Amino acid sequence: MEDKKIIFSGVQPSGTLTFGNYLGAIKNWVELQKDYRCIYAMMDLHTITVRQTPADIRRRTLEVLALYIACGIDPEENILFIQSHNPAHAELSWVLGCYTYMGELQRMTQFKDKSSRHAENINAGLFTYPVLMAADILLYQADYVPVGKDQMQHIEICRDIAQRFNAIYGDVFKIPEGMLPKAGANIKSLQDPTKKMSKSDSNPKAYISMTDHPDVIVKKIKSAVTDSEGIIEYREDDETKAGINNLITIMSAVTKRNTDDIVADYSGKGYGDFKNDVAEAVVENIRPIQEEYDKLIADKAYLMNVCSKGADAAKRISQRTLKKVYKKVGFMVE
Ligand code: ATP
Ligand code: LTN
Repeated sequence: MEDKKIIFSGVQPSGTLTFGNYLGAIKNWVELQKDYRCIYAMMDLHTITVRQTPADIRRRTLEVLALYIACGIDPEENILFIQSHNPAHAELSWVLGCYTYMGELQRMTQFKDKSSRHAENINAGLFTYPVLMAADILLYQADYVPVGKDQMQHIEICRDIAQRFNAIYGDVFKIPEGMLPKAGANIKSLQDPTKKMSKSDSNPKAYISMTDHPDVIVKKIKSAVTDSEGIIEYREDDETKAGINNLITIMSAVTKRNTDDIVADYSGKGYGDFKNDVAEAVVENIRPIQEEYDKLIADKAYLMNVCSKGADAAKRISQRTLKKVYKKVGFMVE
């Protein structure tokens, strides 16, 4: 057990999880739990980089936990906790911020993207978001970080910060590696398939939420933006095919079949037929998760117990790293 490599990852409770979060991250986490020591958190500290309603964060934090478990993550075998329950994240983040350059943070795509979407609130937290994320990962000496493609740039900066710190103070941090799923690392918005599907999109038709009613899922997939060519073909570099590429990718991730086989099945058929089948496959994939979720979300005491045990375990592991860091940089350690 103790020899297992360590996995760390998390999702922000900034909205209800989407099918993009599921295919890009959580589905992979479920598969990894057999072979790794896994630590999965609800990243609530990160959510306030964008204005939120406090009651929504609280409610969604438990919803995210319930969804992790409903998707198949075993709370007995893995550590599941709420980021803000472990103060070590904020503490290490401060230290790492002093080993991170403004120039590196300025290059982050997510910062550029979110600051253009929230021009009225370009706050320092949004800018230093990747530093906190690096602290999340490095505290647990994680070997691998399973995320969707959009987060790979943050893993890279985390590695750079860790290497820089190690070069000064010796081997303090394990250098983590990002891990992408085989299919579904970059699911696109159903309304603008050149953008990623995002749970905080202002248009709910752009994403499939994990708790959407099956009828809603069918409607959203049927109204997904495609093109006027009407040919079901996967052409990765052709932006005009982004919508249909996305639906083929979703079908491939859900059915575990490769895109060529899917395209072959639909030769001569129209988008209407294909969309119906994608919708049915997605609904069938989500249905058992929703059934489990409905049971879990009704049992708040159970969920609170899971994350409270998780926080104890997380604190224990991360204290070792934090103490070491404090000592190395020269703080008086009790
Ligand atoms: P927000 O809209 O609040 O920024 P988000 O939907 O982008 O949220 P995150 O909490 O930032 O979700 O991401 C959680 C995990 O899901 C990350 O590993 C991220 O890479 C992955 N992920 C997010 N969106 C997608 C997507 N469209 N396709 C694949 N993976 C995704
Ligand atoms: N930035 C991530 C959420 C996140 C995360 C992490 C993921 C915060 N800290 C540590 C993996 C490891 C996102 O998905 N937006």
